[in-house]
Amino acid sequence: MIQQTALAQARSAYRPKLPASLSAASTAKQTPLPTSSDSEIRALFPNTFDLPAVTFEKGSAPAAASAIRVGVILSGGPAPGGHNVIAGLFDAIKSIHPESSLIGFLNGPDGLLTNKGIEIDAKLLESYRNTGGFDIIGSGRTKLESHEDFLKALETAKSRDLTSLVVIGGDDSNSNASKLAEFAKANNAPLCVVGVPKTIDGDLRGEHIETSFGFDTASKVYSDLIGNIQRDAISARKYWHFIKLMGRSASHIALECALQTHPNITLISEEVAERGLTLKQIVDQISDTVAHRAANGEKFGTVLIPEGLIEFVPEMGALIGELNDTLAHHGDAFNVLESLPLKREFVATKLTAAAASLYRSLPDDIANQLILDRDPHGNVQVARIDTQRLLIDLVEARLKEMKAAGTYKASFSPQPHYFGYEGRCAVPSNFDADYTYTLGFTAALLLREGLTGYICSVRGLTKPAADWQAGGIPMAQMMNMERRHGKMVPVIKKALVELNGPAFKEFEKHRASWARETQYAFPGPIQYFGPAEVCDRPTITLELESGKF
Ligand code: FBP
Repeated sequence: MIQQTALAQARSAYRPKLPASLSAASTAKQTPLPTSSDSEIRALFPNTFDLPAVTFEKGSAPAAASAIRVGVILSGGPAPGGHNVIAGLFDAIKSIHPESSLIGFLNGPDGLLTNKGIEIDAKLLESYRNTGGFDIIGSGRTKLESHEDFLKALETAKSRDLTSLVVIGGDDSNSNASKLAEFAKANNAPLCVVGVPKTIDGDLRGEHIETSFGFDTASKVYSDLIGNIQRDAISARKYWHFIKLMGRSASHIALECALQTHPNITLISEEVAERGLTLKQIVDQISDTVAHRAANGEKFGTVLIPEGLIEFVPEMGALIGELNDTLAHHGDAFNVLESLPLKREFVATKLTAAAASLYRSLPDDIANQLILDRDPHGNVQVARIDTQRLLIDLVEARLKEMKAAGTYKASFSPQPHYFGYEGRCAVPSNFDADYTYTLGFTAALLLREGLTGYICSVRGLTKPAADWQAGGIPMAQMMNMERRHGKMVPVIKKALVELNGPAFKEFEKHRASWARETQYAFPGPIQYFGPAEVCDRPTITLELESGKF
C-alpha cells in the first residue's frame, strides 16, 4: 500500500488547468495540411495520410448520442504525467457521455495482445491524479508491429466492445499506433486509434508537437540535482563531477539542463557527430578546461554527458557496428572462451585495424561492457555504458601526460554520476500536470469525432494554459522511411537537437565563459505551490523556441 505523504495529499487536490477552448462542447475545426509530396508514405497509408489538421474551438457541440468505449495503453519508458493523460481522458469521455468507459491494458502493448486489462473508474483514478509513474496499469516495451499483432489487437478490441484505443508512447509506439489505425481502417474494423506524445527524451516533436510530455519535469529534476552538485563543488572546491544524463539518443535533456544550470562543460552528441569529433578530441577539450581552471585556483567543475554520446562519436559508432557484426557472426567461438581478457582479444582480432586499435585503447571495464551487455537483437546496450567513467579514465590519463610535460600541476579528483531513473517518475510539474491532462482530454475529443490515425497536438505552450490550442494531426504525416533490421520501414522521425536551433545557439553563446569562469545557476526543486512565474514556467528550450526567453 502506497503511503500518502503530505505533499501527495495536497497535490491530489490540484485541478489541472485546461485551455479555455476545451470542454465536452468544443467543436472541431478542420484545416487542410500542405500537400505532402511523400508518395511512398502516402501509398503505405492510403486511408490515414491525406487527413486535415484538427483544432478544437469553444463551441456548443450537442451531447454525444452514444457512449465511447476506450482502451488505453502506456508504452515504453515512464514519463511524468502519464496518470494525468488517463485522468483527462477519463473525465472527458464521461462528460461527453456518462455511460462511456475506459479499459486500461496492463503492462503496455502486451496487455492488449493478451487481452489483460482492468476497468479504470473514478475511485481507482482518484489516488493517481497528479502523481508520477505509470503504475496505475504499468508499461512495457513489447512492440505492436506485425500483421498478427494487429489482428490480435482488433480481436481484443472486439471482445471488449471497444470503439477506440489511445496509445501513450514515444516515436516507435506512435509509429505502430499509426500502422494499427491504418490496418483497422483498411479492414473496416470499427476501432479508432489516437496517439499521445510521451518521452522524457524530448525527441518526439515537430511542427505541430512542441514537446513530448515528461521532458519538462525530468529535466527540472536533473537540473535541481546538478545545481545541488554545483553548490557542493563551489563549497568543497575539490571535485570534478562527470554527470551522465538520460536520453537514449537525442541530447535535448543535457542541453536544457545546461541552460538551466550553466555547467563548465556540456557535450552535445549531435554536435560531436556533425563535427566528426574523436574521443581524443573530446578528452583533450575536457582536460584543457580542467587545466585552465586549476591554473585559476578552481580545481572543481561539472561536465554534462548525454546518455547517447558514445554512438555519436563517429569512430565509436563504427567500432560498435563492427562489434555487433563480429558477435553476430562469431558468437559460438566467442561464447566458449572462458575469461574476459580472452574474449576481448578474440573480438579485437576480428575488427578492422582502426577499430581494433580504438578497442584496445579503452579501459577494460568499458571494453567488457561493449561485448557483454547485449539487447535481445544482439546489439550493444549503449545506454548501459558508463560513459562518465570512460571519460574520467581517459581525462585522468591525459592529465598525467600533461603533468609529465609540465602543462598541468594540480590534483584531479573526479566523481561519476548518472541521473536517469531519478527523474522519469517524478511528481509532474504544474506544466506537465496541465499539459498531460489537456492531452488526455484532447484524445477523447478526437475520438468523439470518430477520428483515427491522429496524434494529439497542443500548441502555444509558453502561453498560460487557458490560451493553449488543442487538436490533432495525422501521424502518418510525421513519418519518414528508415532502415530497421535491414528493411526500409515508415517510422516517425526522431527529432534530434538542431545545431541551428535557438536552444543550441543560446548555449553556444555562453559555453566558453561557463567553462573558464564559475557562473553556475541553482534552479532548486520543482515548486508546485506559489507564484505562477515560479511554478508554471515551461522549459528554457520551449521559451527560446517560441522567442520568449
Ligand atoms: P521512451 O523513449 O520509451 O520514453 O524511454 C526513454 C528512456 O527513459 C531513455 O531515456 C532511456 O535510454 C531508456 O528509456 C531506458 O530504458 P529502460 O526503461 O529499458 O531502462
